[in-house]
Order: sequence, then structure tokens, then C-alpha cells
Amino acid sequence: MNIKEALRIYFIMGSNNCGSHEPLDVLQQAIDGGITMFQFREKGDDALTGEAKKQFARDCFRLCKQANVPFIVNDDVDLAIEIGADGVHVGQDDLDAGVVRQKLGSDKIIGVSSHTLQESKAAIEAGADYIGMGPVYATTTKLDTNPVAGTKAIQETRQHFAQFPIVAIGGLQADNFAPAIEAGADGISIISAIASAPNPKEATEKLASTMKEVINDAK
Ligand code: TZP
Ligand code: IFP
Ligand code: MG
Repeated sequence: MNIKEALRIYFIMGSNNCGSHEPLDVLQQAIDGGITMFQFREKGDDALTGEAKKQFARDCFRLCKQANVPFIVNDDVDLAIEIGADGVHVGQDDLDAGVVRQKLGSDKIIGVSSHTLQESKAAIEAGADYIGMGPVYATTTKLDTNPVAGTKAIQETRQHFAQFPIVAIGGLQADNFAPAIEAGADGISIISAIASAPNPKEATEKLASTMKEVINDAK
């Protein structure tokens, strides 16, 4: 798998991001609309725990596998190992990427959240396969985010690491993500613009078609 291509339209979801929609239906629609990677992020208010979380993770993984969409677990390394997920995403306050690498082995994907060039350097040295940078814009989906960062840290990281896989996150929508790609991100990571959309499949198709245009323009 090519990680930079997998980062193009990287959908993140938990059951509490889906409003009145059935979460597995939202995920299937996102897959049908063209997502290129998925992160299982079951946390926050009303999140599932224990066996219910595990079963929901397995159900999401099954839909992803059927469509060859890489399946990444947020934070929960033990769950990722137990179900055989393709990788894990960790934040700055979670397990260190080096520790995650020891637990997962060399053939799994490890993503790390970064907000600055310095955090990017540390994550890359610790063995991350990609970094998630943001929040580019304000978001209400995650309440404890770092301050809005715009695209400057993405640009700085890209200047130092010409080829390293970077995905932008935070408040991204079809009509505002172009600056993040122009700054050097390989793709966009999205929660609400898909999970809260009236029609998640159409929303994903719009993101994917806009991405093709933006990438062509950036060349
Ligand atoms: N980390 C930084 S911003 C964010 C996370 C998990 C939330 C992104 O959600 P949305 O709805 O795409 O702004
Ligand atoms: N970035 C990413 C990703 N995922 C997260 N959960 C996060 C920041 C807080 F897009 F995957 F890189
Ligand atoms: Mg985390």
C-alpha cells in the first residue's frame, strides 16, 4: 500500500459522530463514496466501551476489508492487535510512537498527531509512518484540540521532509481544504464533513472529486 495515496481522503469516525444516522451505514456510504483510509475513533461522550466497542470495531473493520480500505485504530493498541487492524494512530499525549512500534511490529502503520515542525521531527525519528497536522481550521468535533494552526506548520514540515506522508485535519470541507494541499499535505482527514453530512456518500464523492482537481492544480 502507498501511504501517501491512502491519506488522500482519510475518514475518521466513532458512533457518536453520526447524529441520527446508523454508524455502519455512514461508514459504508463513505467507502462507496471513495474514502482511501479509515480511522476507528470511539471516544468522548456516549462512546461505546468494552465488548460493545470491540464488536463495533470488528464490524467497521469488516466493511473496510471488503473494500480494501486500510483500517487504523485511534489510541487503543491492544484492540488493534487483538482484531488485527492495519495500524494505530496516537496523539502527543498517548503512547510514544517508538513504544507502539515495538508492540505492533514493523509491518503495521503508525500515525502520530503533530502540531509543529519539532513534533513532526520527533514523530518521524520515533518511527511514524505518517503524521496528522492541524487543526487547520476551527472544529467543534474534538473539544480538547490544540489552537487553530492554519497551514504554516504543514508547510514547515514539508520543507524539511520533502517526501514524508502528511495528512491535514481539523474543520476541513470540500470548499476550504485546498490551502492544506498547497502547503504540502498529501491528503485530508475528515470527521464531520462526512459523518454529519445529510448524504455521506455524496459528501465523500464531492471531497474526492475536489481532491483530484486540487492535486492537478498543485502540480
Ligand atoms: N484532531 C484534531 S482536529 C480533530 C481531531 C480528531 C477533529 C476533526 O474533526 P472535523 O469534524 O473534521 O473538524
Ligand atoms: N490526526 C489524525 C490523522 N487523527 C487524529 N485522531 C488526530 C489527528 C487527532 F488524521 F489521522 F492524522
Ligand atoms: Mg489520542
